[in-house]
Amino acid sequence: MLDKIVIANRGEIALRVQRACRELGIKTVAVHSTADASLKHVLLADETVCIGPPPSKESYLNMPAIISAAEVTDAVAIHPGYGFLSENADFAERVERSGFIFIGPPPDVIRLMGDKISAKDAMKKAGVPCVPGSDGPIPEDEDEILRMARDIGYPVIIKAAGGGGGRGMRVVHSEAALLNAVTLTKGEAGAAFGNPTVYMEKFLEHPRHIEFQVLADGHGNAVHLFDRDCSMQRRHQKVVEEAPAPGISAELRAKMGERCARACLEIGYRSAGTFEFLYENGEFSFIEMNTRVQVEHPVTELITGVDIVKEQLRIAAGERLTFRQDDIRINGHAIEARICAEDPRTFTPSPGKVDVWHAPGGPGIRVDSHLYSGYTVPPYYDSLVAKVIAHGDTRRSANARLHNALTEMVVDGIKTNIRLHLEICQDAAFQAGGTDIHYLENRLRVAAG
Ligand code: MV4
Repeated sequence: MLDKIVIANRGEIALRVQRACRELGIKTVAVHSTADASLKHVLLADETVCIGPPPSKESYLNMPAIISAAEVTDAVAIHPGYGFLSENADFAERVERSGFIFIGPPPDVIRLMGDKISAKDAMKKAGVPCVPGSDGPIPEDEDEILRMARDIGYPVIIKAAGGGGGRGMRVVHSEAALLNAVTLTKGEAGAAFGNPTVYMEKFLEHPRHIEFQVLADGHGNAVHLFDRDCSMQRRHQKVVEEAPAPGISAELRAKMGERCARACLEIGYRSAGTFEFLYENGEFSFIEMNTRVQVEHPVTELITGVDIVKEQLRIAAGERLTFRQDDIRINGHAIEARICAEDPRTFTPSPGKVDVWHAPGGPGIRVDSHLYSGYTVPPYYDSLVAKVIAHGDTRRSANARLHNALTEMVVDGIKTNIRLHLEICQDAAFQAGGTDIHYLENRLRVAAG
């Protein structure tokens, strides 16, 4: 097993990775900014290295500082968590060239999936169903562009090859708006991602966001851990996630999962990964792959019993998966509420001192949080402060447990979105299951009058 690793992240995920390390007997090095010396995982780490001032650019995105921290502490590997450098192929490459293990997929696979055009191309070749579209960059010739959109059918969406996660895209409803939209999106993509390449897809108007979790060991073994529904979102920020996705038949689930696992072998995938789909009218269409551990991984852990972060560590150490697809079954249902330090009305971040933290508990409740009473949430980073994850035999019981947990949870001193989560638990459409990606924003618009 790995002897010692650097955790190149902060907050709840750094603590989550540290917990997995401790179970496996791996020593941890916490690298942190000057604003983060009192983070819970920093206080618990075997060693700590301050890597820079508060702005992420100068600390958690500072590649030489992170690699130097691995060098001076004699660590053997680096876990990037999510966000920050987790999907940066150049970072993964520099980590490996410096003689360390990057706890994630090979750099060239990160690069392949980072370009959304090459990702779709690879998935199409691997037999994963994709949203109909340009199958490559949008052509230069204006008549060709117009013909392409007419063939696909309006509305279409123009997306940046270097984008993803909702950045760099534009919906086009009519031919009159098409060429201008292509030009604008190209300009924005060039400025934002250093890559002006854009592609076209049929725009699906009322899809759900359903994703499949995979694990691959680099020895020719790949499994899927079923699916999650992440449709409850606002401005591309997921608010609630659940597993499995409501209303998907066992047959379709198995078929899609197997295709994702097989695709992993085709592209040479290793570590944990997620295939993102839009689901509409009974069909799945691939849009992107995430090559990192995700915020919402706990709902999958609760329904499968697999510790995804421990598997990442074992795989990075060169071990083989110890289970096969047939060993994995869905046990019940899990729902995660993302608790954020934010103003419940304006959704603006609300950092500050947490005077009282009281975590909920009881049967089927898991809390992933770096909070403690007296901790000050700094203003520089993501506002996620806790994830409350409820597991039950049924979706209904998981939701009841989540609601209970949220009523007993205390986060005094800062504003949070706990109230919103209580309302979602009690929402009739959410309780019915299967709401689309626009549901929450529409509901908030109505509630705001
Ligand atoms: C789409 C789409 C509809 N049709 N692509 C947004 C995030 C990025 N991962 C892809 N996104 C979308 N791509 C086609 N062809 C709608 C979205 C979308 C969305 C997707 C998932 C979750 C939330 C979303 C919110 C708005 C738009």
